[in-house]
Amino acid sequence: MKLALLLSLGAATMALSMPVAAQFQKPEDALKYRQSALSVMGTHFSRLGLMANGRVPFDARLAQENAAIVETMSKLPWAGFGPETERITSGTKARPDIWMDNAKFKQASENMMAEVVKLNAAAKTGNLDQVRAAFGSTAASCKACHDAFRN
Ligand code: ASC
Repeated sequence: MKLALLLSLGAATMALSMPVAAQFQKPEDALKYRQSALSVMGTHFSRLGLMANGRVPFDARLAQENAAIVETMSKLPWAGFGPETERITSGTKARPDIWMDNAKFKQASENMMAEVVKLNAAAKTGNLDQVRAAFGSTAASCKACHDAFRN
């Protein structure tokens, strides 16, 4: 009984200390995860964009809600780009450069996350001009990564 408890505690500790990437059961699950995270992030970023670009009236509370979701989502996709996913060639626009120049890809992801932190701060001010400026810089960081790493 004691041994069984020790073994299960050991297994639980190992599972908790495993990197997130190792928690996907198969590479296709990681692909689905990163595409889902990017899709949700894009949905909420686009809603902010409609306000930033004056296509829908600016609503400070809605802008804050969307920016907060964007910030949370911005942290998630990267775990789904593990090396085990490099071999997936269908159903993805990911370029091999992601894994061949992974430092550059990581830098691009960090640039985007840093812009998103600023976007969230701008949304909290409730000032449309600040949201507009931060939205533009964030969109540029999305585009930079897409240009370099997405087909
Ligand atoms: C979006 C969205 C992106 C970025 C990108 C910015 O709204 O879904 O991927 O903005 O188009 O250039």
